Amino acid sequence: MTIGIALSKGRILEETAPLLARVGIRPKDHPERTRKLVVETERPGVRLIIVRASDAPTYVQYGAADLGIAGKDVLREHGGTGLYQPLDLGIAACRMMVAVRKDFDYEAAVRQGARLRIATKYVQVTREHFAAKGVHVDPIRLYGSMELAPLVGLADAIVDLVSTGNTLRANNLVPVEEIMPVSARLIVNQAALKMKRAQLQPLIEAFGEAARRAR
Ligand code: PRT
Ligand code: MG
Repeated sequence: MTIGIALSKGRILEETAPLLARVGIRPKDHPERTRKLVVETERPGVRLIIVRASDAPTYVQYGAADLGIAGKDVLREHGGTGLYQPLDLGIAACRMMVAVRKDFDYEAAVRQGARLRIATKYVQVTREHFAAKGVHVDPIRLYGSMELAPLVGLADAIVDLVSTGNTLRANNLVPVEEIMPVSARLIVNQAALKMKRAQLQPLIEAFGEAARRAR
């Protein structure tokens, strides 16, 4: 039985490549350069399935991939249905934050019970976070460049990922609240784990070992 691993190009692939190599998974085509979306590897019966970062949980949920690697941001937004999350790989780390324009008094707005317009691609996480605080929000779904929204009056605040903070600074935004720390997790299709346990269990253990050694 073939094992498929759902991976996204860019950050996740970059930081996963050393782990894959340690697990003995060497792609036959350079995943970043090839236009192929299914990439065979030197490890027999293991192939990479190249997906958009936010689509990784969906491929694994429906069993189109047995394993995958996805950020906790994407997993929380997806909800995690049908997924087993055995490992925090400790890679692609950042924080999900609320940020506002420097001249926007977030604390005061919250205190006064103002209704906040929040631009984000994490609509679900945003709703849950603010509901738990008892703050009313209108999430506005964007697909990227959330930092722009407060600058042009589309939103009062954004919910986005922050690593160095350079993007916020460059746009006169300041982080005002952390929602959660984020790093990439290994995800496994729950049914596949039962059906293909003999193949999957050693792979999962190898990922765990590689991630521990990388720390
Ligand atoms: O590009 P695409 O639309 O396909 O998806 P994507 O943008 O979600 O993918 P990608 O590859 O950019 O990110 C994949 C995963 O990397 C995310 O789901 C996170 O789990 C993780 N990750 C870690 C990050 C960051 N750090 C990060 N800093 N993803 C995005 N960013 C962005 C952030 O959104 C902001 O625009 O980088 C900018 C901030 O960075 P600093 O360093 O300026 O603070
Ligand atoms: Mg991106």
